[in-house]
Amino acid sequence: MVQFSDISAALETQVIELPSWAFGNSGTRFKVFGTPGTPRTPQEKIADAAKVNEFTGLSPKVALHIPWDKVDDYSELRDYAADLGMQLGTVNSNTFQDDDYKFGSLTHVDPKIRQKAIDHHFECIEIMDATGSTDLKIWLADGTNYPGQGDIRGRQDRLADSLAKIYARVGDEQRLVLEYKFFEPAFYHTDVPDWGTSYAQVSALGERALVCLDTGHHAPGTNIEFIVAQLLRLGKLGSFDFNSRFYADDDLIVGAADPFQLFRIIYEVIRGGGYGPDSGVAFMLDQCHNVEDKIPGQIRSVLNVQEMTARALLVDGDALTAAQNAGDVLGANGILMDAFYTDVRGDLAEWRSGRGLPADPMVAYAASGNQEKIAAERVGGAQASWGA
Ligand code: PSV
Ligand code: MN
Ligand code: MN
Repeated sequence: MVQFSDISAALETQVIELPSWAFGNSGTRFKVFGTPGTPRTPQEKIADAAKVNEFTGLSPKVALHIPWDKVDDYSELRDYAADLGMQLGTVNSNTFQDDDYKFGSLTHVDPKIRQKAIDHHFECIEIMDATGSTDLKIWLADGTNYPGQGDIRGRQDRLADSLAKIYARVGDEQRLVLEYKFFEPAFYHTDVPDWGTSYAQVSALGERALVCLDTGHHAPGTNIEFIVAQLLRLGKLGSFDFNSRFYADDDLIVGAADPFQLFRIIYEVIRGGGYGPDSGVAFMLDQCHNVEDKIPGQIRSVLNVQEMTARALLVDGDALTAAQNAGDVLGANGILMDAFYTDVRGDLAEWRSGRGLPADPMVAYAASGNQEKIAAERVGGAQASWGA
């Protein structure tokens, strides 16, 4: 039996990167509701991310999305973040909100539009140089809606060519991570629909090109932990965009819809050597808080990841291997389930208290008065991402 005391040191090293856009107003194509206290600037988003870290100790990094977080001086933004105990993390490019990209960006048939999209990534790399960010994350909305609309093969070739140009600019200490998504906004085909395509494209680039796995980007019923195991085995899992979903790419709070799936994913991460600061696997959130307050939404999210990490660390690996090797089907399953069903909330509360953190960060944040303070101070907060 693994005890909580055996895993508490491993919990110390956990870092969960927050998306700046989680703090902005967001919604569906039907309506974007405004939430009082929503940040109006990139600086205010970073300040909110710092609050999440203050109450949980889990999130010292915040990811940027360009141009949503465009500022004049990125070194200044880096210093601003550092003063709040925060680092600027992954830089996300954006080639999905410009009319020029209606028929594609890095895959477009027109070389001028492809170059425009490549140049945007060069700009993102310059921003990374100034912010000290190590990861450039590329997610493309490229795809088609109707069979015959585009030459699927030609688009793949142009994508490879564009990515090679971008990768050539990625610094020695930097990485390119390519995110996949099986549908939306394109509905017939997307140019990077699955981990296999992402893997094929990044493998052609080189060692510092890796796959980003967004948990919401798979068909219902997909065994995501298998993909995690395979990518780790191949040395190509770069990062996660964590969120949860009931139906499509819902971007809901990670662990809300299916905590067991999150547990299974994190178990495979640990099993495959992807857990910890030197593993090369970044844990990020990619979420929107459409109807709930954003800071507590992010606090809940990082706590959910921490809780499932603790449970996954509790899996008795030796006993599991012995049961697996003995063909003890139900015994092996029982060992995994024992860890999953372990209630670690009391131990985690104590663990936090021992580190000067609030035992219950949700309650502590609600009592802190910060939500009321920002609601009074900030009027007309920005929209985060997808328009109404
Ligand atoms: C696309 O659905 C995605 O998951 C990508 O990571 C984008 O950058 C992000 O969502 C924007 O919310
Ligand atoms: Mn994502
Ligand atoms: Mn998504």
